[in-house]
Amino acid sequence: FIANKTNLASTETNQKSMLKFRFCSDFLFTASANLPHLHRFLELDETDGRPFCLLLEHDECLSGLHNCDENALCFNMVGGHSCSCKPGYTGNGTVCKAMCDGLCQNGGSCISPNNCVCQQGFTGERCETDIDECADGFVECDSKSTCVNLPGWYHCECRDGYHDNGLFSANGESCVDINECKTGRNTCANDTVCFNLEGGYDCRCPHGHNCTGDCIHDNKVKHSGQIWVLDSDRCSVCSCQAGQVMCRRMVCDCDNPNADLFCCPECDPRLSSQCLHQNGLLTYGSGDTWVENCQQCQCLPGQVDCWPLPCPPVDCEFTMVPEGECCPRCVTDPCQADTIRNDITKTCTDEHNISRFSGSSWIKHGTECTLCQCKNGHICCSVDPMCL
Ligand SMILES: [Ca+2]
Ligand SMILES: [Ca+2]
Repeated sequence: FIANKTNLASTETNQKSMLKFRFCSDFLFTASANLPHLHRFLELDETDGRPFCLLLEHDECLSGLHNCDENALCFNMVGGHSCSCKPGYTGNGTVCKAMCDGLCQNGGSCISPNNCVCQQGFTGERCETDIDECADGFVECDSKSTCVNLPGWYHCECRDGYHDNGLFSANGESCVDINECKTGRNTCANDTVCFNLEGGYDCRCPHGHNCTGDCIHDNKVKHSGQIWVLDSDRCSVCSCQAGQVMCRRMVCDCDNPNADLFCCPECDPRLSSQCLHQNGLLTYGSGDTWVENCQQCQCLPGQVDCWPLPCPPVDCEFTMVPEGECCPRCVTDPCQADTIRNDITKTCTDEHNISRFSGSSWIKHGTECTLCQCKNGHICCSVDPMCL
């Protein structure tokens, strides 16, 4: 059969590979009968009028009728086709995913070879770097607050002596002075009188008295000048100065051989203090921190400790956590919100004129699969795809 194909011509059109045979015998039709992907035609040649057989082979790669991923190469083969991922992509050809060396960190996604798109708050080729929003000029916090850079975000935290009035403004404007004398948050010993100040307080000695300058801390007397470690946090040290207690985080001096490795894991020289990232590819040194699945993780000697990422406070009725982010944001459309601050005074009236409390849900009248919910006076309905 093959040896007799003297007049064979093989051409390609836009859609098909063609095999053209001069000898249009029953033999050829029989021989090709077990190749169902070939379409057989009997045609007359335009130039000499002689009959020929036309065998058409479907080229799925040209016609677009293939199942290769958009990032795969398609190879036409007799009887079908094959797909293989382009360089820089990995997969079975039907599904190809971009590869990023070292992976995209901190929740970033690999969108094309060695190209990470980072989550908000991170930057760098592999999203390995937290953006320091507190660095010059990026954000400005009110004078009563101080900018705290955190992995993936930042916030304006009220300074010592101030607390938030409940409005939680982003720039710290809502920080107000604490009246330590009224709230009992002062440490003035009994021989002094508490005097409230903006951002602090004073323990004043009444005229004619001889005051010790001692402090009352955790219901215990601490003498003026005394230094101690907090019972509740061995990594904080406090001192009493003229009636006032000051506490701060222990300063880690890794040159000091007696450094407390619990409070200063970065001072631990042991190799065993290295941690392996969840993906098994990255190692971290003791004290290193990173963000994974909306959790902040730290490498402590011998183990990884993770805790939920602290989120900036949001003060609004309707919030949602956007896809790919970890913290809720305010939204104006109640139906978009995944969390609402329910206000029981804002009821909804359903299609039967029945009052519904905020937060309640019901199946819409006349439907089986439409679920409605009252969100602070707004009715949000959607079809439950699981129900259909
Ligand atoms: Ca940050
Ligand atoms: Ca004060």
